[in-house]
Amino acid sequence: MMIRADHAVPSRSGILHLGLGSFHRAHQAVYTAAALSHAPDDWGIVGVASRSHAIVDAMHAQHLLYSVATVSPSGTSLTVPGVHTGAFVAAQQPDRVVAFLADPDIRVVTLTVTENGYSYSPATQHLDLDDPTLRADLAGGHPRSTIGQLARGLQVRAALSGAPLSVLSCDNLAANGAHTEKLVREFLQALPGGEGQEALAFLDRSVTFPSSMVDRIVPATTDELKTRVSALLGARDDIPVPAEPFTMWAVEDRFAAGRPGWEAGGAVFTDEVGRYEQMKVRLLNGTHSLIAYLGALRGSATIPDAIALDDVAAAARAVLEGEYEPSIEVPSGVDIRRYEEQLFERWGNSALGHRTTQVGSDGSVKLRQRIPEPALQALGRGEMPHLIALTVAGYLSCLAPLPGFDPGIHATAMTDAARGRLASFAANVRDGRELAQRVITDLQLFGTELAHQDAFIARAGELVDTIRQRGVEVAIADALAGSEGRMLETSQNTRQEAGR
Ligand code: CS2
Repeated sequence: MMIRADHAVPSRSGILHLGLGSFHRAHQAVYTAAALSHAPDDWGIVGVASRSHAIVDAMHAQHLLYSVATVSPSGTSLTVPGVHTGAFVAAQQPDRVVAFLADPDIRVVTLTVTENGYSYSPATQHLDLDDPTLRADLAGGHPRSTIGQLARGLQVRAALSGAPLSVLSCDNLAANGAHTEKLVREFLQALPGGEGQEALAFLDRSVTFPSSMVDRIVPATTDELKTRVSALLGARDDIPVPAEPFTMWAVEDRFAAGRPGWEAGGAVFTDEVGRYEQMKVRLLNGTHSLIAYLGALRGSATIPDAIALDDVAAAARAVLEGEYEPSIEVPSGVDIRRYEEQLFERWGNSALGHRTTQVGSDGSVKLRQRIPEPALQALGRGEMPHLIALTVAGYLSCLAPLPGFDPGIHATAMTDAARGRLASFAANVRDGRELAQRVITDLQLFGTELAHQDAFIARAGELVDTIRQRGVEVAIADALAGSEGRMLETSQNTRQEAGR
């Protein structure tokens, strides 16, 4: 039996998507399917994987169809969002990426290339001109970086048709639209002999980069899920995507050449995307990192196992309410108490099997989005963010364990581009304090401003030593005691001020 889509697959392509991973297939694809079943239109999606053949081959073997399994303790339900009209690997067919970007039928480009995919240097806060891939893209030839592909495609589009286009980042980055636009412009400006000028003028006239906040927890698929989904579907599906019931998409409505009616799937079009992004990246993602590192150190394989531990739940609650929430402006219409309760329900979804190893991976690029700003705000108010310091300590304990300390199998399995550099620091320092100093100040892993916060660095380092010498439970208790003391002080000050 063949897999059948829930509705007619569009015959023409209007969207080019870069980053054909599970998240895209359970998020934008599902919203696009809802839009098309509401109002059929030419918004088929051509999906591009950057290097991996596996997903592209499997998609073709299944006529570009796959199921999304919405998984919760009350059961599994399936949808088959038949919206893809093509799939290929950029590394194999780089010209094709440029050709699609130049094709006037393509009116929207969406991106899920992860925090790693933007060739951005946090040290210079510009395009990373030290990155060899990017340098090769600037020198000519087939572009291999995402920014190089976008810029080269836009150059050809400017020259051939000048048809308007929107580029929509769907990655967990602050102001992701403006960030993407800045990097594409920097690439075009860096081209020799004013070669990028025509494309820059085209960008001014006809290209928009709306920002968007995306949210849905999508774990890696498993063999068990493939078997279960195939039985429910009555057809073999080798690439089902598991996802939680919750889903959210807040988008800035600035599209140069139209867009699908994504509101049919529940997307919110708003001028407050920046607030949605802050809320999500700090409250959900920031706390998620804490749960993943503490959970892995406590031996939990999954996020629901970790949040079921009382002290991890207490630490999550304390960082969420005491350190992240004060740093955000809540978007209008959002009930923040309800949003936070939903977060605990989502993390507790035991049927999803979301692994601590998955969330803890790539901390060197993810944490930078999540922790520096709220930590700096707290420090600016004269408060020590003990639980954010504990997040950093958990990260360092998992990824850069000091000699003799075993962080356990879940931490050891975390992948991170900085692992090699972190390991050489860990091998050459006396203790946690020195490790934190080297990583935060010398490596500037969390940006330039946190690098000067000596008290914060000392607190994170002290917690690394506590984890190593006395265990993670003692470190959690210590950080919680610090934060309770701080809250007591704050409420006393508030009372004194009120009494004046
Ligand atoms: C997670 C996110 O892996 C991580 O770091 O925090 O992938 C999270 O599950 C998604 O952003 C949810 O929208």
